[in-house]
Amino acid sequence: MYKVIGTKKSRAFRVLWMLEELKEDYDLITAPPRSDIARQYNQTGKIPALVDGEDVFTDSVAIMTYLADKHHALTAPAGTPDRARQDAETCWLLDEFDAILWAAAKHSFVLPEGKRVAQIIPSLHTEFERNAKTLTNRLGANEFLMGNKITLPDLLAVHCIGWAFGADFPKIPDQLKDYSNRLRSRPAFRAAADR
Ligand SMILES: N[C@@H](CCC(=O)N[C@@H](CS)C(=O)NCC(=O)O)C(=O)O
Repeated sequence: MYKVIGTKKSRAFRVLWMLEELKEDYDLITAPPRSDIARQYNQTGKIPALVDGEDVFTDSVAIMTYLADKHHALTAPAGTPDRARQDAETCWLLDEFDAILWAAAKHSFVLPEGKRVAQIIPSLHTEFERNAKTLTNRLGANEFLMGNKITLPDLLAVHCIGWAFGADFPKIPDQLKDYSNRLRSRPAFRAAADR
């Protein structure tokens, strides 16, 4: 059985949701960032980590990719044009959503107080607003980011939209809110949230 190291209120949620979508059994070892337990699995103390037998993997997107490839679900097959397009979407979300949210978190509560630059936050909000509009246009009338099937970038996007909401990022377009709410009502999302 898989073991996930992390907390539900962190990027570890992406991994829990993926495992629920795949209908795979797992144990959640609740470990906050930089805790002693987290450091047992990742020297940096960052979460999440995934234990699969003898192997330990880190980074939420690397873990989701591993699981999707291994179980042949929620991804286009590796080495196909569809996969290249899907990976580009994933990388774009990391650059333009995750990185902005992480920068805002660092300058709000992660960095030591003396190293935080509060003045950067409005600029991050503006960037996020622009990127949210781009994502809305890309989604268009599709049900999912890559078309008519849920794939890894949907899990990443919806996690980031929820994160933005929780961090009071303003001006999330209604269409993105609807998309996010639709995916959050999936049984797999609810099961991960209820762990
Ligand atoms: N790119 C990594 C980022 C991991 C990460 O920074 N996780 C946060 C919690 S969501 C953390 O452990 N932060 C503690 C730290 O940066 O020291 C991933 O997606 O897993």
